[in-house]
Amino acid sequence: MSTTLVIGDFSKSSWSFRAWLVLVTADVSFETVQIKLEEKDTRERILKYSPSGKVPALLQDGIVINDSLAISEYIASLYPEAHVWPQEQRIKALARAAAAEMHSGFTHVRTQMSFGLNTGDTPEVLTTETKDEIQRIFDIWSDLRKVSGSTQFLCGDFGIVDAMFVPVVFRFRRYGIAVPAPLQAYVDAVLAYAPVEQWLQLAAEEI
Ligand SMILES: N[C@@H](CCC(=O)N[C@@H](CS)C(=O)NCC(=O)O)C(=O)O
Repeated sequence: MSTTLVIGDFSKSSWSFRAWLVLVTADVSFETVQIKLEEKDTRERILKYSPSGKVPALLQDGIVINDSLAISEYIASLYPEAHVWPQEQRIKALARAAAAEMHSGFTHVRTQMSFGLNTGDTPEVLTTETKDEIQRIFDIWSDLRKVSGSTQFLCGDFGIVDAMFVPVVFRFRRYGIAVPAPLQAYVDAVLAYAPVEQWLQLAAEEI
């Protein structure tokens, strides 16, 4: 069974980052096809692999799964022993809800605080809506760690819900958002997670 993940630039594609983290965490053997974003032929090149015109896309045995969350769910069901969702049903439901909220929401954070690993810090006057979303993200992180009893990641070992929020950690860093003290251990765990370091290295080499 050959598995290929089509991704965008390491430094630019936050959705690719998420899906890639899930595959690496689940120890999936896969190849990567990379397509540079924001080029004249980007759309045309992505469409050769993915009919949605977006990355990431997972190609496996003649099917194309586009969308980071769908890819993550697929990996979770294909590799149950990887436990990329928490095992306890109630915690799993809460992790799923948080991942879904990240995936479909936080439009102000995503619009006002763009992801860009190689583009330097950007001072920005944040709107009330963006500040409210930042607070909601902190609340999600706190609640998950409280209910799961995790002292590092959100629900125990690194999983899909963490992958969904990793690019947010980098957005907060880039825009100088102070993380509440009890959540610093989570941010530190994300920054020290080997696959995250590996992606950052790949992004740095991309310049
Ligand atoms: N909901 C999708 C979003 C995918 C998405 O917006 N990807 C961006 C890159 S991060 C993209 O492919 N943009 C196409 C382009 O820049 O032409 C997912 O979760 O995978």
